[in-house]
Amino acid sequence: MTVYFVDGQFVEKEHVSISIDDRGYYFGDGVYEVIKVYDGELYTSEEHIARLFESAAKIKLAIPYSEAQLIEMAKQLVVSNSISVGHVYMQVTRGVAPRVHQFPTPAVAPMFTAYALDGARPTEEMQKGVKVKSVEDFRWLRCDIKSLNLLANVMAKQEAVESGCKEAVFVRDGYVTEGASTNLFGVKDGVLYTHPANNFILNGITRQVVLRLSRELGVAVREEPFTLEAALVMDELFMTSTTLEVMPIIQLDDKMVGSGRPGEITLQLQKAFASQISTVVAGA
Ligand code: PSZ
Repeated sequence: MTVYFVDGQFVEKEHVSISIDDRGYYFGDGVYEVIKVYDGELYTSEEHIARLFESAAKIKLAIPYSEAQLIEMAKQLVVSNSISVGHVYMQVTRGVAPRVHQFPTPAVAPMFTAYALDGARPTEEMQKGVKVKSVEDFRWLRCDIKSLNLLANVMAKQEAVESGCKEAVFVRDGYVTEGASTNLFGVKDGVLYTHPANNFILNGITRQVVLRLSRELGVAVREEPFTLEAALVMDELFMTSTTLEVMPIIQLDDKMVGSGRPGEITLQLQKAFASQISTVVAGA
């Protein structure tokens, strides 16, 4: 039995019904979050929930729950669905109303839905590394909002997958911004580079954890944009996300990265991230 959270209630998936007039369906008018579950425990849930509220505020949407209520709801989904390793997905839309672009008047209640799903860590890919493909960053200019509007990300990811790649790397005006659903990092001469957190990228929670771990490990960090040309001659490349953790990149377009195997600093960060998870999960 799969239990979803829909508009304030826990409901069996079979009994979930959502209106065709939901603005998420018509416009992608909403925001979302994905929180990882390790050993039945939510990981960095406060950071994810805080970002959900920030994204909602940026689109002038008021979430009808408190942060504590949402964490409680997510925990309940994990328990009800017996999730050990997986994630909780949650989204909130501007609600149900006849289709006009402007916000509904009178205002309607936002529609909040969530579920929990099993999903193993991608350990094999984390060991071997993956290929990525560069694509033009044709998204809008508010990539800092975790919007339900993911058409450009969907198109980019599909293009990458059709080329046998795991991820698409967005390039805007010659500069690498991020992946279709990941943040991008490069290592050159021992220095870690990643795009600064501004309107051109989503400031990933995993990105922020990795930046903290890098500083703790004494790795020099530069949050500055780098070009695709620079990326092609980096010693190491990797990407981060809630589900991919620290994922080594061994090929960018037709170019092998470094020796074609996961890099030294990448592996160090991957290890630091893993021990961090076990510490969090152990409740230390
Ligand atoms: O299941 C998956 O493949 C997931 S779960 C979260 C993501 C992918 N990606 C979030 C994301 C994103 O959508 C964009 C455009 N940039 C960066 C990220 C990484 O953010 P965090 O680390 O917070 O997941």
